[in-house]
Amino acid sequence: METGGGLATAKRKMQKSRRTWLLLWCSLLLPTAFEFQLNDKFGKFQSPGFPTAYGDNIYQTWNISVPSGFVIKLYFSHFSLEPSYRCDYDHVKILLEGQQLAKLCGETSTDTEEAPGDKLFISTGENMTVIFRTDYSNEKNYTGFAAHYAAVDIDECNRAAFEEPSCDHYCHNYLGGYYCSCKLGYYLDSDHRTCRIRKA
Ligand SMILES: [Ca+2]
Ligand SMILES: [Ca+2]
Repeated sequence: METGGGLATAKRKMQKSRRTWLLLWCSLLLPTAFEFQLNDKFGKFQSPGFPTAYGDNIYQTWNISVPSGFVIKLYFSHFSLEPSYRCDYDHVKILLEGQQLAKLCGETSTDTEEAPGDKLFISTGENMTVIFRTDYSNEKNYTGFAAHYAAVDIDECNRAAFEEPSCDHYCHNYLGGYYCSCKLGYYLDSDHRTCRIRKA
């Protein structure tokens, strides 16, 4: 009797642990994550199913990369997400090198939530990550978003007053880069920015 009871308990324990594992696996699998890499100099992307209502449990990521010498300008031509306090339910997150630039939801901004409106989101470097996440319901059939991005040239010749100028004498900006030149009687050092007096 003792052994039989012990066996039954062990069996129940095993079934329970199997159930726990199954639940753990399900929670790991939901929401399903998708990741896209965008390497063109401009493009657009949208919430799944746009312009119809987005689904539940979405976790979708777009990694935007542009060539060096450019930054990324992003804006939304349509934005309609379920509003929630601090956008904790459905939201679009914009990240720069892992740092959060914005967390967006709703249709218009409030004291505690930000909706993009006509705002331009500009990266500081060559990369930007956009994450779209939804929870388990979209009862009011919010239609999601349409986002557009473009690579914008960095004007290295137009530096802020507190920054070191890019060139000693003359700075020439071009798409994707810049170059320096010097006044007559000087030559450009091998560092491509310092001007040195030409010796006779
Ligand atoms: Ca929702
Ligand atoms: Ca440039």
